[in-house]
Amino acid sequence: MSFELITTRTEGRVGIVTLNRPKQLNALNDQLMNELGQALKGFDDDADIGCMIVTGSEKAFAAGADIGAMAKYTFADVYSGDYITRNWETIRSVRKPVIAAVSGFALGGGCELAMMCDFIIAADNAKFGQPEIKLGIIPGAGGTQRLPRAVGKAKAMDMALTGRMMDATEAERAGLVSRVVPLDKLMDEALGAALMICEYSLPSVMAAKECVNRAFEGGLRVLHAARQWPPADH
Ligand code: DAK
Repeated sequence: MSFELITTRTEGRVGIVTLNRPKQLNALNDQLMNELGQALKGFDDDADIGCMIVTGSEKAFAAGADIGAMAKYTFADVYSGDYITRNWETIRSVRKPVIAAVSGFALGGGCELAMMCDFIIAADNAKFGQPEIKLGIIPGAGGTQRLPRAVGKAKAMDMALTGRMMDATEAERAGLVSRVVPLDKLMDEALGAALMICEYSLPSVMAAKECVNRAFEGGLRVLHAARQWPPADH
């Protein structure tokens, strides 16, 4: 498969996708997100792959959804075309683990993309933010859901309402990222974690991922109800 806005490679059983739209700081347009989804699905379906890494450049993991491409959309275009949900949700359908290795800016949709991955390893120059409010819009792909669950209401509100950025140290303290490492060690660290995951039983790894994500994304009441069968109201 050939791609224009991403590159792919493998290291052992790890599939690595690098966002590659450097002049636009990896701004996420339809083509890039389609390619990313295809690459991740390809690795997910490949029996020789056990874990994936998504990364960007030193300056930017991704500076957000492509502002220029969005500018002309009306509400009707966005709703009827299933804008963003259409291709971004592919990432959440991948069953093997996906690690985000983040350096530089992870803003708006870029921060949301990182949060769609299973965990984030950050370089010490990483900056996270949901600056959509400065454009007169709101975070549309998890910034008002996954971010508060990751960092709590206070910091999520602060970021969504002021548009301020969080540096790597604060992001680790707040629980948004699992590890912070020097920039030149970022890929070694992410690869080390991914290779370790590849050593374990794949069905167990997939089940662990699914359980943590269900707990993180679902309501606790639903989880509790799932243990009762038949449901109380039947
Ligand atoms: N889109 C398009 N181009 C971008 C971009 C973006 N998000 N971010 C940067 N670029 C481009 C710049 O326009 C510039 O292009 P040229 O002028 O050279 O042609 C180039 O990248 C380099 O940027 P700068 O010259 O600005 O570089 P600096 O180092 O000075 O500043 C910066 C870096 C990251 C602080 C700055 O570029 C910046 O503030 N960028 C915008 C960040 C931002 O606002 N991100 C949020 C975008 S809105 C939805 C779901 C999700 C979303 C919306 C709807 N629905 C389901 C409905 C998501 C929305 C967003 O993500």
